[in-house]
Amino acid sequence: MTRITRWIWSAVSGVVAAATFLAVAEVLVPFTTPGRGPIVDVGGFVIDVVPRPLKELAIAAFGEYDKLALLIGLGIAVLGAAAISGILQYVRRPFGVALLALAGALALLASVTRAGASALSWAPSVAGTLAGSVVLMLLIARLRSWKDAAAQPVARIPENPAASKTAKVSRRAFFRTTAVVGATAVLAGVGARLLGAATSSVSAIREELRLPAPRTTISVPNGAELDVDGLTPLITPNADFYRVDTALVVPTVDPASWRLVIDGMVDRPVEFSLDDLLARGVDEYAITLTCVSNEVGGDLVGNAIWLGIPVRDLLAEAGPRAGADMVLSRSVDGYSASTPLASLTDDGLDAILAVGMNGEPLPAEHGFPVRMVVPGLYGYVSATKWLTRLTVTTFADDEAYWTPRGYSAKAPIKMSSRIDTPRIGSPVAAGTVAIAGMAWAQTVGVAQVEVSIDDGAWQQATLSAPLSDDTWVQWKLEWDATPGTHYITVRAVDADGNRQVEERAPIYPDGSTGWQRILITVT
Ligand SMILES: Nc1nc2c(c(=O)[nH]1)N[C@H]1C(S)=C(S)[C@@H](COP(=O)(O)O)O[C@H]1N2
Ligand SMILES: [Mo]
Repeated sequence: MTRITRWIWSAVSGVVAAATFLAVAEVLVPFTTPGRGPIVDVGGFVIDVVPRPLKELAIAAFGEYDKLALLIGLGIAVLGAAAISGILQYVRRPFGVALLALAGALALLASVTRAGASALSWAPSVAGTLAGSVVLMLLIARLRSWKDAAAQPVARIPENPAASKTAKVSRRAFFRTTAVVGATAVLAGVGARLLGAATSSVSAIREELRLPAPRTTISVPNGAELDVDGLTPLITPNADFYRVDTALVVPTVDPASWRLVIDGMVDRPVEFSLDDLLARGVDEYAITLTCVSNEVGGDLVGNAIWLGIPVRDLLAEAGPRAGADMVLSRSVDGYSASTPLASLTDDGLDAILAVGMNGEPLPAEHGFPVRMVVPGLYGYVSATKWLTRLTVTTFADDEAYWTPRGYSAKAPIKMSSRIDTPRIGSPVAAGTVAIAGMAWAQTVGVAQVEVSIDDGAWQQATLSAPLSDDTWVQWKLEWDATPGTHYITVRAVDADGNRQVEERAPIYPDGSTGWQRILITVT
């Protein structure tokens, strides 16, 4: 038995021990911290501590798959550490188990410090560490006796069947234990995960949930939708709605036990159940949500008909005290957003708690059962999903999730316009070409969209009939395209007469600006 063989098998032992750790933890998860556990908690912890530039890089490189990329990265790191722990345990006896225990301690720390940790959050990591350590000691001990047996000079003498039999027996013992423990761990771990997902009853409850009929509905005016191929629809289907959040797994919230607490600088803290909210009556609101991470021309923006309740009515019941100027909204997963109190109490602004999105209960990934939506503010300072608490406070005393990470505490949406068609890289045929796209200036409304071809005179685009000042509009311009390459630039003017800012600004710290200018080919 060569040294390389011994190292390979000790590395394999380490990986099997780590698999045992994770499997035992996952099996306990449904009974201790449903939907969470060491993997989810460590991943969430990493998301929270990763520096902003790295996070932006990850989003730029992997887009919607940034969380999958993180999981794969974590998996590779765990595999490496597990292999090292096996080799360590083989060459320097207690150190492999010590490394495994250190990893267990880190997982434990992540689990008990995360928002929403339960009284039993420690259990999966502790049990996993114990089981993993036992397996690691056992496998390495077996590996050692195999090595010792194989090293006995008599073992190599074929005439001594007894000795060579010991070597064979101890090798078999090692392989059998490794295979049985490894396979059991994989089956139990994967099984527990799948079972946990299948029995998470929240998706079934959501299917069953019947929201009350709205007292007032949004009627889409004639001409609200322009007929141009490749143009984004006025109302974004839920399945196509962008998703941005820090949640590694979508939080599951049981609407029956869900509560909203309003506390902080208020005369009387109040608490509402979902039924309390729904009993107040619900109305439809058309609001276009925008992410601060949306680059000029980007698609982190979507428009929905929300079913909701005005936040101002609920705040009024609690009675905000003088001196307060901010509401910190909190999610079940620890995320928080800072919204100016005035934006939530203003009679002229429809800041809502949304329970429905485009005719159905909020989808799980968009905040089921209740989220906040505020017209005119970027999502990160207003649109808290899986909402659970509104704390009336001040900007001086409290800060939200993204504030210490460098993003502005206050962030109104900046007016922007975007070209949907023609597209960069998709040549169009010469002749009449419809140039079209979207423009938004939430709470004020878009008054004009102007288009310039090859940096020539600005031409007025036709606008769709607006749904409201809080939603985007579509625009189009017919153009007599000649063969060759051409630049198209777009800019908007809002209903107050302000022109979209020409100067380019990055998304950090409070949203991008600039006119979109694209180069297209006409054949
Ligand atoms: N709980 C929670 N709510 C959140 C976030 C989050 O990370 N966690 N992200 C915010 C951001 S940055 C945006 S742009 C919107 C996006 O909402 P959507 O995913 O429904 O499009 O949700 C906001 N609400
Ligand atoms: Mo965002």
